[in-house]
Amino acid sequence: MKLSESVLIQGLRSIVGEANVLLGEQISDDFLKERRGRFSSQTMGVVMPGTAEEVSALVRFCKQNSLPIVPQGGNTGVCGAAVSVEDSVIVNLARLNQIRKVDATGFTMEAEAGCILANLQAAAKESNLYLPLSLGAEGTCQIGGNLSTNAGGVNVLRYGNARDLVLGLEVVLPNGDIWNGLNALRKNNTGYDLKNLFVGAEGTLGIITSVVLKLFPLPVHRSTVLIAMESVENAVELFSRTRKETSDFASSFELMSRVCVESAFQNIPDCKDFFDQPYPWYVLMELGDSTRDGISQQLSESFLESAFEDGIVIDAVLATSEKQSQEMWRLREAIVEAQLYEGKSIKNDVSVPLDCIAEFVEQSISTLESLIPGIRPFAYGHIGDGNIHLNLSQPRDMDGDEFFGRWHEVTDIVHEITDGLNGSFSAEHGIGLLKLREMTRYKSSVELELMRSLKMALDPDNIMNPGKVLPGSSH
Ligand code: FAD
Ligand code: S2G
Ligand code: ZN
Repeated sequence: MKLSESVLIQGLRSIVGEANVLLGEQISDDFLKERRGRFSSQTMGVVMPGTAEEVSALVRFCKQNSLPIVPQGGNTGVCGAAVSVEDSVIVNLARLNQIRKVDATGFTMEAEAGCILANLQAAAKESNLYLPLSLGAEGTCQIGGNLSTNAGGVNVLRYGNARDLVLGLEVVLPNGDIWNGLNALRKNNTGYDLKNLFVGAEGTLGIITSVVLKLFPLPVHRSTVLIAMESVENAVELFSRTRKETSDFASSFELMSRVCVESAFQNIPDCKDFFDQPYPWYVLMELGDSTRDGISQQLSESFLESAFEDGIVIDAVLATSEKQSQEMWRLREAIVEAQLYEGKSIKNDVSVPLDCIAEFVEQSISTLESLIPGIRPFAYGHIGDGNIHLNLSQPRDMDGDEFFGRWHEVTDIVHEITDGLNGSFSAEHGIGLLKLREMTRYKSSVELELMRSLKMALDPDNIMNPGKVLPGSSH
């Protein structure tokens, strides 16, 4: 028998306390707004548990009353995975924000899932260690969300994505059981690698309540270089030299097209052009090391020298101060913000084999320009990972909503080209609600069946983030 809403709310309040159940007007946009305006949330309420035990009690209560749950972190996801599309309960983990331990000997950190990523980076740095997961939303996103989306960001090149940084998890399962998998050992070969079920599951298999992360030596010496070149081919050629000539000291290799930086100069006040003339393509490269005397700057210089000699780069600026390095990074991160000033934007987050990047960019842009004349391609992103954000801003003279209405037409073209190059339609942002069509189109029936059987085994009542990731999984 379904309890009435008021009885359900009373039940939720009895678990987390009245102040930690937000209803109606109490629920700010922080919990409901989906960043790209493609989905809207309607939820019975936002519940903010303070401990894993409260999360467990919440899940048991929701399961008993077949009340769907949407786990939520910082709500910075861009695929609609943390929105509540039916009468469900948003469980936001913000109150689970304790940093439990930084182990400078074992190079690990244990923290609760609601910790903001930037706070964890700072805590590692205080112990002279480095948490390399870094992305534009790091001031808001939570580590639980980062693992649940298997976030990438700007340092994947050297340190891997979220999946590569996690040693252990504590998870509340859809039946309310708490799985304590807070392993801090580098080697622990005891059965299935359960943590990897939940990394990238986007809240559909359980709620992450704590994590154990790998830490690294803090790169006390950094070399940040902004490089100009004629073509994407040159950028890929430059990258292939980077790994060999800087022996993997390069942590970032970010591509930016002229359209991107031009928009940043025009729309974002503190962005500056480091060159005295425009160039078609740029790469922001960063090396880092923790050696005594530092080798990054010298490595950059010798690397650039040979790249100039071989005509791969046409200009370059090496940051000579921390301030200049930050100004270069500001330019890169400003591209996301700048697009907001350019009208409606149709977004892509694809990856292709590195030797296909140039073909992907050229083929996609030429196809889309003939389909929608005046379309403005923002091509940028983590080229070292084969991950390009080919975002398309509307033609200046086109109605924004009309353009936005062609989202699937445009992304289908990009995904078809990506698939033809053996790429992936989602490199780092995940699936959520946004890419269910692509899951049906590009994942094999074997893969989809395997995912469905895992979902059925763990969440037979389908209360965990229903409708996300798996096509046809609405509650
Ligand atoms: P939310 O958006 O709250 O949730 C995302 C998913 O995780 C949902 O499915 C939710 O149910 C689930 N979830 C959240 N917390 C938990 C938990 N504790 N247990 C289980 N499931 C949970 N992403 C990248 O990969 N690389 C980038 O470079 C990048 N740059 C960005 C830049 C900007 C400016 C913005 C706005 C976003 C960017 N993103 C990027 C996307 C986004 O920040 C990441 O996907 C991030 O990992 C989401 O974390 P979150 O805490 O905001 O999660
Ligand atoms: C990036 C940000 C998300 C977006 O800047 O690397 O992942 O808005 C993207 O495209
Ligand atoms: Zn990205």
